Amino acid sequence: MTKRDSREDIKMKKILALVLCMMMTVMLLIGCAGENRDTATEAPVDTAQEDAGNDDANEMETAAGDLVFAFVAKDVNNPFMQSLFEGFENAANEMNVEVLFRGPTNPTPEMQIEILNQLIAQNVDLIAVTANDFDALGPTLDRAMDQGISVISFDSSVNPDNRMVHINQADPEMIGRVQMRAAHDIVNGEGGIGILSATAQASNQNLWIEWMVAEMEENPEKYANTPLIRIAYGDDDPTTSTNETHGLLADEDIRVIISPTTVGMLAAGRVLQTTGSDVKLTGLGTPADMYPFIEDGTVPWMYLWNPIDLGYLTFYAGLALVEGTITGAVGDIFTSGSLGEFVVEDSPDGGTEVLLGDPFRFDIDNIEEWKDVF
Ligand code: RAM
Repeated sequence: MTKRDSREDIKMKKILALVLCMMMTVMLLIGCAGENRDTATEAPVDTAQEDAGNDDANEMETAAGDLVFAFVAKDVNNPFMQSLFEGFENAANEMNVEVLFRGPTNPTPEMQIEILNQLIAQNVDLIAVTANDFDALGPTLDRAMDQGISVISFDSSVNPDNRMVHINQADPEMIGRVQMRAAHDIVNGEGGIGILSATAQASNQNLWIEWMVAEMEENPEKYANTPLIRIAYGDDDPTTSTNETHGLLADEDIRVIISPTTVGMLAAGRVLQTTGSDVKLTGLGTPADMYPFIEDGTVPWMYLWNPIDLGYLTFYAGLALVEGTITGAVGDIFTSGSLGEFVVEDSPDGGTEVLLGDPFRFDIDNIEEWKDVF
């Protein structure tokens, strides 16, 4: 082999190497693209943040593992809210969905709006909110829906215009009427009634109180000697509820207190017990909080539903909306895990809702079996 030959050889080898290299690069690129397509089929998007804003990805079947659902409480310190979230999270674990527990430390709409804005910036897939005000969250929730985020209310509703569906614990009319009937029967039809509510803007409590008043007004003879003396607002805050209970007790005509809030009921029970008052109490309380008061007769009976089930149902309704199985229209049907099938119905507020079931009565005969559950 001559020097010239070898130089030409080298030149040829270099050209060959270059061609080979180019071919390998092309093959590698084709291979990578194929790999990307496969990955994309298995998991359409990398993060939930990208998911909600990406129309192509939304058209594909959603992989539950990519979803992020936000639960917005009235107030994170309220144990009832924590039980609701427990059910929400249980369901999320079944479906491999990431959940966020958010909420203010005081039940105000202003703080909820701030939290909602953060969740919109985060581009979560679902916002499920129990509202501190029926209307105040509206514009923010509308913005969330415009961005493609599914929005539902549960427990305490928002205006039907600002939600896709509401998840209701039980028929508000029944919740209101049973408490008023209980108060009447507890004092044997003789004695004034005081109500200790949550915040003055809470849509669930306000609706229940409307039905309590309707029950009274529609049956004037029955309630002739059990007038409604005063409605106080304890703001779902233990201290304010305690002070407001003292305020109600200052009126000697009040012989029974209805507290349609778990926070208010516990505070009122404590005040009645510590002051040795013979005023009775009923309302909506958790068995875990209220069993000592049921046992000592301060609360002859009370009502509630299973908050863990309500949170669980809220999750599955949200998932059905996010996956497009339902739109929140009347007649939509979805399965809520172990709770079975639910149907979306007309709501008395003009929107649509899903009902968990009937309120449940707790008394001395069954409190023992429920006090460790919620
Ligand atoms: C309180 C809250 C909640 C209500 C229950 C009964 O914890 O106000 O919204 O549903 O009571």
